[in-house]
Amino acid sequence: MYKLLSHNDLDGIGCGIVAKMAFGDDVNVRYNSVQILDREVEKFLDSGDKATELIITDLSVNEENELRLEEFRKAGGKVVLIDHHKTALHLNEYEWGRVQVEEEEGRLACATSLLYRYLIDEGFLEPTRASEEFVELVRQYDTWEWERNGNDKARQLNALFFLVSFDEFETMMLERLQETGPFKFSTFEKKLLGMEDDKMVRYIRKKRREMVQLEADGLYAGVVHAESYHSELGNELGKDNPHLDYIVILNMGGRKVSFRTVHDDVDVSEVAGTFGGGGHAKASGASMSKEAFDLYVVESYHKEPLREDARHTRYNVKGSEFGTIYRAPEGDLYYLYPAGEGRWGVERNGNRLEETYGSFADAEKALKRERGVWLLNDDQFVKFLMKRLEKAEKEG
Ligand SMILES: [Mn+2]
Repeated sequence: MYKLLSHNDLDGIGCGIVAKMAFGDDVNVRYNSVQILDREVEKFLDSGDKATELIITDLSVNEENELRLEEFRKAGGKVVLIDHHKTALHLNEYEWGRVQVEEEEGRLACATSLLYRYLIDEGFLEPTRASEEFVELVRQYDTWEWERNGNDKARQLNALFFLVSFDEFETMMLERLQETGPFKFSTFEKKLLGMEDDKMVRYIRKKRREMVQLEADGLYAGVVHAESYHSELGNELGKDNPHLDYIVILNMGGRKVSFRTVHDDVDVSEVAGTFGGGGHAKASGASMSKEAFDLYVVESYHKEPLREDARHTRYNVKGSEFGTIYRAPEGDLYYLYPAGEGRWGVERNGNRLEETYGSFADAEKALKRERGVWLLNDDQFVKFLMKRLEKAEKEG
């Protein structure tokens, strides 16, 4: 017998699916959150079951379980841990640790792709076209490669996973993977996914208007409460607000904090680490400790949400040679203009500020971080220019 303890996301359930392809009814699968895994591992170890091989995927164990697993193995127990999170790399010092952030060809791994290769190498599984494609979709989704490659099918696979129960998803996928031919969605699934996309777009639009900004440890974060679509939400909000270092998504019911960044020079696994969590450089999470609660919930609660930049402007355009105007929450008007020699200057309510910046983006970033400004619309820009003109004429 085999017991598989895996994560409760798409990559985690992908592991369950390929394990069931390989072992059929001989594997008992349980999906866990990061927080619950250690308890499940303890339960298994307490049972002292040496006839069952324990497989842990897409998650790692705490220090205590790490030592207990090693003892268990030394005493004749069977265990293997397959993961791709760099925070678990230290487990490779054990014979049972198989942690790989990248697959051999220099491309990112996911737990499903690692387990799939492992099962094939060990002779438990015969690859099929559909299973190869399924594993690749999971990998692209879990590593965000789908976004760079514009692989919408990977995103849709995850959306489908959220639309049905774990059992249903497992059953659906297992059937599909046994079939010959490519991996595809049914007409009905495509229709459902289209409706789901519309719903998500509306949800993200609403959340965009609820996000507040705060500074912590020298980094700027956008904080939002949300229970659904964390990856997509974190990504959209991050791209919309490049001045923020990362996005924090608070799930009060689940007592969890998720961190996402779109920047290569920010590592949110470090941010999560300060709250006892972990994950990847671009996506990580932690349970809601008192420290996380005080910082992200209490401190942000009375703040006004960030205002969105005016969209589709034709005159008040970012980086324009005529300058660009912004409003701050307390009412101040900021005018960002080319100050000559490639520098950008700032006026506040018509008064020139001393500091200049090397690029428009740097100037805007500073204003958005320090003043919480938003881009005004074309009407306000035209009025602003008229006033300046009048003033200039009066002054002769
Ligand atoms: Mn994963």
